[in-house]
Amino acid sequence: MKNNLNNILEDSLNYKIGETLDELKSIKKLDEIFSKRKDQLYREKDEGKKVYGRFCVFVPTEIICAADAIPVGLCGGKESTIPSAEEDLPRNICPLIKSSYGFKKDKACPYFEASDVIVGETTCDGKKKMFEHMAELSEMYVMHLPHFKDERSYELWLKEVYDFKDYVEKFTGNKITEEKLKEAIDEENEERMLSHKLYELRSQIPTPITGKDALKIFQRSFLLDIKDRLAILKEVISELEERVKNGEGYTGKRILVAGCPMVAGNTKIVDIIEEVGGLVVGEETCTGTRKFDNLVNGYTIDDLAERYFKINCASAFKNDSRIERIKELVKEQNADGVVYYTLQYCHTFNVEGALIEKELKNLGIPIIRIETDYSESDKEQIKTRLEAFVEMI
Ligand code: BJ8
Repeated sequence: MKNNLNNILEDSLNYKIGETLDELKSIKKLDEIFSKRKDQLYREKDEGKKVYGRFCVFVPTEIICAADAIPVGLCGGKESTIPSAEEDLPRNICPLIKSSYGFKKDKACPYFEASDVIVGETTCDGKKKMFEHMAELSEMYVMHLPHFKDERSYELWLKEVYDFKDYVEKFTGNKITEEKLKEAIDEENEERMLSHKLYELRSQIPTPITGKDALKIFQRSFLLDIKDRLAILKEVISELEERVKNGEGYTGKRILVAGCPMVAGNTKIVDIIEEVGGLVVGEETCTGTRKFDNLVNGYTIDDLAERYFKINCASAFKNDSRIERIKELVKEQNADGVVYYTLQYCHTFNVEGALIEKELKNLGIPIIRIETDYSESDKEQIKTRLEAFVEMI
């Protein structure tokens, strides 16, 4: 499937993936800010701020910020720490879980080491049980995330969010005032709106940013301070608007990636897609739309709980809203096809992937399912499959 507009523009505009378009200044600035983040974080810690490491986008970071503490993302995206993790954990669980645990065990990540407490959640079995091991290495707090999307589950989740607030207040010694909570919600909502704007720009043909650069922005946003995140996003958007105005951008077969998170250190699938002539124009992942979809509509803990409860994670039973969102995103981002990305042994996303594949195929939307880990060993094989897919759509 290829939309006509894409066809026409691809012929008339210059830049394809791999051809030259100057590096975005805002991405250079992002690199600069990121290189200073570790020192900034440790300075803030020295000043007495508590650092909350978190794994999942279900953890309401507004509560952490409203207590004058600092949230940082901790998921591991590198292969290097897996062998050490496999001394304690089974081999056949997802690489994200093993890599993360290995980072903590080996003291190999400054963000893990800076964390005064690690916040986990009961999403998938592998992660949930890994947290029992991690509790031997760090202070841990685990949120109970219900797996149904009904009223009863929402009540449980609401209580979890209130309990988390109490815990954060006690651990930091700081009271979460209405004013502080409002400030934190406004900032996170602003970031969500800017991320939507970024997606709107990515939906343009030609697309003013590569998937690689977009992924970098999202991966780093889990580690940077909110004020820096907002400033960078605004700069990125203004540069991209300029490109759109001038008709500059990238062309190629437009791909929506859907599935597991691609956390810092892991760019494998986007790299391969763009190597074989695809252009990633959106990610239905936690390093994409699951991070920023839905605003918090109000300033109470209930409003927060409501927004987070809507996140479309495959850990939920009967997750129809996720399938609907993928279909919407194909249209919104003008995608030619979907690469459904599963990390090895991630049963929730893998099993749900079969349902999604059926649904999209019925609608005539091309989809390919790729299951992989963080290693290089299957790279050539994936490349061959993606090359054929990109050529076919
Ligand atoms: S909201 S996707 S960040 S749980 S660890 S489920 S890859 S087997 S990370 Fe996640 Fe929150 Fe859901 Fe997003 Fe699979 Fe691995 Fe489990 Fe994973």
